[in-house]
Amino acid sequence: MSNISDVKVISPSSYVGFDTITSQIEHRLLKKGFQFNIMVVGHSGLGKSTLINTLFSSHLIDSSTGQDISKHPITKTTEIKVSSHSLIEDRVRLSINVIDTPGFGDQINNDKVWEPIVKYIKEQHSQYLRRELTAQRERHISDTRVHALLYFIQPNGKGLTQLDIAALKRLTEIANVIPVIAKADTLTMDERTAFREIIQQEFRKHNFKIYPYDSDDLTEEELELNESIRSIIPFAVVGSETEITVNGEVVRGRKTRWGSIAVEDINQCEFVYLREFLIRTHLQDLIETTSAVHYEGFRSRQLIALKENANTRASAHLSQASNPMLQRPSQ
Ligand SMILES: Nc1nc2c(ncn2[C@@H]2O[C@H](COP(=O)(O)OP(=O)(O)OP(=O)(O)O)[C@@H](O)[C@H]2O)c(=O)[nH]1
Ligand SMILES: [Mg+2]
Repeated sequence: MSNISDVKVISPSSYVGFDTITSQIEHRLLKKGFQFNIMVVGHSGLGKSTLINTLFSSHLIDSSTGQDISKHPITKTTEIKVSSHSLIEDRVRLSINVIDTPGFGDQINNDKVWEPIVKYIKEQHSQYLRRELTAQRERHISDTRVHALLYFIQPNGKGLTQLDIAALKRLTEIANVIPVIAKADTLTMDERTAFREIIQQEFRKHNFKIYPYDSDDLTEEELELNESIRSIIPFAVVGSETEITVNGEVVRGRKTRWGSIAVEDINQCEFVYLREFLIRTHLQDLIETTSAVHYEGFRSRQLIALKENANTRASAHLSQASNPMLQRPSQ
């Protein structure tokens, strides 16, 4: 058998046209559009719902009501709520599902408050697997798997809470977790730097697998980009529903104790870095990693369990058949 590396590369003498495959793929992808599912998780009142609105600014139109969601006042989130939105930029259609979750710490018993969230993520994997395993499987399975999970950390200056540690332990095993320091405007720049270091140390101590992940197929450049992103994780972010005037310009921002903060000013917070990372550099990787790492892990565990179940049943059946004591008395 010849090795693939022995195959001679031939340049056709006349134009065949397979170089158009890239535009054929592009055409197909554009027609299909892209699906991105993002979830926000963390202690209550940290600005989860606000940040999601800030992230996609006023582009987010609630497809169920047709209204601009930024026009609605944000209220306390009391249940896992999915809202679907469609964004169009140039020729690209991006469908976004935003999965908003209730904050931790409101319940009388906060034991295992992350469980409904873990259950939600696993359910999406399980739904996808079921649709993949049907005999007449759909050509395009609609994807509800969580591609990015923004985890909000309280800006307490001290570190993670016990609840954070327990939740992050479970969540980092099943999704691409991107931690952020919430309400960064309540900390000075120095406090943010010191706090970030504490949190990074805690991540290392607990061995949490924080997104982005390095893999063998990344180029030197991509590895460097990941390294620089890791150095500013958790991103210190500020969200806002309101507009303020800075030097005569109307921008999204907040009034703070020491003046005002423009959300999109890179000298004042890292909101823009987070958006760049999520949308401009890692959108496709988040989607692929969810499928290739998290879903794949779930899928193989499920299929192995299924097989083991079938084997146990088969061997129980066999031993029953060969054991005369267990055989039915003949009539
Ligand atoms: N200082 C400050 N306040 C913020 C920020 N983001 C949101 N807030 C305010 O914090 C309050 C809670 O915001 P939400 O977005 O409802 O917080 P949440 O995390 O979704 O809250 P739950 O749904 O109850 O868990 C609101 O009054 C917001 O205006 C921020 O970056 N800085
Ligand atoms: Mg909320």
